[in-house]
Amino acid sequence: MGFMTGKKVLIVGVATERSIAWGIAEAMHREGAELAFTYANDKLKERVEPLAASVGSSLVLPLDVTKDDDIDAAFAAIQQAWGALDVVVHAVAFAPREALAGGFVQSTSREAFAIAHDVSSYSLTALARGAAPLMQGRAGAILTLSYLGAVRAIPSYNVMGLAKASLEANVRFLAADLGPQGIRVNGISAGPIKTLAAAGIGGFRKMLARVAEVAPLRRNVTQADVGNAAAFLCSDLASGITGEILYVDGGFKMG
Ligand code: 0WE
Repeated sequence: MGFMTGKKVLIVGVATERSIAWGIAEAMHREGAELAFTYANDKLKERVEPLAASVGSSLVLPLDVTKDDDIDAAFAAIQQAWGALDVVVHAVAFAPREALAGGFVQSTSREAFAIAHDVSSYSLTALARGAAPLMQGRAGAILTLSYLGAVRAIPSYNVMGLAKASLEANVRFLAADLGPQGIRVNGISAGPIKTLAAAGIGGFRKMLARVAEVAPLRRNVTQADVGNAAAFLCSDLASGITGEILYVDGGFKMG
């Protein structure tokens, strides 16, 4: 029997079969979890619905994380369908494209700062607020995805680095606030992975190659690497872990 058997999981952030969120979905499905998905717009709905169907999920909900009404409606639909929730996976980030190129000072407008922090960090707080009532009396777990740019000034990552730093602090404050309700909150800081979000980012391929050259494991991490660690962190196997950022980066940060 899988180590997530009986767990009801909401996964926010699947865009394609290359999404890190999809790697997490596959690992959790393999371990016996029951899954629900969200999509941010009609174009993504077409992509997410067949993926959801392939893991036996028909609970596929519209959710723009910047809309409080969408968040309320999504958790109301989960309450209706499941009556409870064990796990939320938050794998959402966005900054305007022009903010992810060039120098930090030049590229960081007030508007780009606000959008990056709203979509990439505040959304975790908002989802936690919606999920917590459905997690009462269960061993709830919330997981988000971060990146090394939260703690190091990675070239061109720019305002996303600030948003990820905020997201990591968000993990700690949520863990402190929701811990008394038995809800754990953690993050995975993943090494760079080629996904739709990474497509078109200047120099991304070079960066992947560089990381694979120097990381202790001498390779890039995969969606499956992150998925397996995510399944562990959201399962009862990790019952004593909260407020943590786990690096799934082949040792790059260390080495
Ligand atoms: O968090 C990220 C990227 C998230 C992301 C991607 C995009 C592309 C399309 C956020 N916003 C946007 N906006 C868009 O318009 N990563 C960890 C991947 C990533 O992105 C980088 C990286 C790495 C690694 C950007 C610059 C440098 C390194």
